[in-house]
Amino acid sequence: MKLTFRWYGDSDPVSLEQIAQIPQMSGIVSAVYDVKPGGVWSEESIAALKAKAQAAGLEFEVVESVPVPEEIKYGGENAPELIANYCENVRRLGKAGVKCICYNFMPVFDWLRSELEHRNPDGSNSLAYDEATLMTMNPAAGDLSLPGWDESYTKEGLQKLLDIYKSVDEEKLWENLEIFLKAVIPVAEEAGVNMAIHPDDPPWGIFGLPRIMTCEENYDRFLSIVDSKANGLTFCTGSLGASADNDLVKMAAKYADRIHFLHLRNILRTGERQFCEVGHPTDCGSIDMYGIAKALVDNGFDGYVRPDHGRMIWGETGRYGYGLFDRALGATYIVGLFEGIEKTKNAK
Ligand code: DNO
Repeated sequence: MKLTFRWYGDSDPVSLEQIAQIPQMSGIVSAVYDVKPGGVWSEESIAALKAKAQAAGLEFEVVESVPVPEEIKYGGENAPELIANYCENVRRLGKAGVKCICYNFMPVFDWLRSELEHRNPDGSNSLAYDEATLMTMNPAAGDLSLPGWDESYTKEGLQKLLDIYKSVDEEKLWENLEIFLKAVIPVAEEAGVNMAIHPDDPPWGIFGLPRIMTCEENYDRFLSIVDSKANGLTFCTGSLGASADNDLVKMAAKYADRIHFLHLRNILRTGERQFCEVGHPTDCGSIDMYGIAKALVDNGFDGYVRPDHGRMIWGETGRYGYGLFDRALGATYIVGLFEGIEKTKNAK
């Protein structure tokens, strides 16, 4: 596995130098932020990002995300042109040495939480989700704003989108995903890039919007749409693990050769459709981090890994979920976890 760390570009309070000082850090996970979703990234911007990473001794082999514009997801009239732009981005990134592109197919909203500064008993803060609270919020009235999303909407724009999606059910979303994959995956194969779809977070429909990257059955369906290694997964333990119905150890073993990117983080399920984010180790939450890592290693996983959301600890402030300290602790935990598992496996 290759350990990586998400970096949001020059506006990120975490510096490349700090990232490079985390033991065994191989590279950054980042994106070009000067183009709106749907546009083509300039080769200059891609090269500049890579040069910055390299100057800090870091690789730039993973992009998160090349956002999929809404029109592709709901199947608007400009979808073909936008898919062509998407393919061009894949080509350009492949040419620049990027090996893996993370994206998601969640309508309108990316990850959803009801609380950004949930206070934990130890005094740290973390992101939390409580569906009952979320249901009292009206996204169209601007009640919801979450950092980390790839897009921000105006109130009018958001209402319009929510209206359009009223006619898009799960099956329609599958259809549009199929059109997207059948166009993009052959390009990715040629460009030497593995596409890695991120699960829906949380893994169920919300605000009347369909969500499909949610469970094993749907993952089977997804992987069979285009049965190519380049059509792969970002296995995000915190997203999929929000549903106790998902057997993550089983899924990790089953999909190991199609998982190109692993987001490791732990959550504590505190009730029905309710959880908060916790420190990375298994004992901190509801997810069997060791079991998942072992299932992956035993089944030949050879992809990129990054610590995912961390808590805010030691008084750190910054981008919710993306501070330095707890993610760095997560990174060293991950290194130890894999070292132990790999050494035991090889000793057999
Ligand atoms: C949240 C992230 C997601 C992820 C996108 C991928 O912190 O895991 O925002 O980057 O869903 O497209």
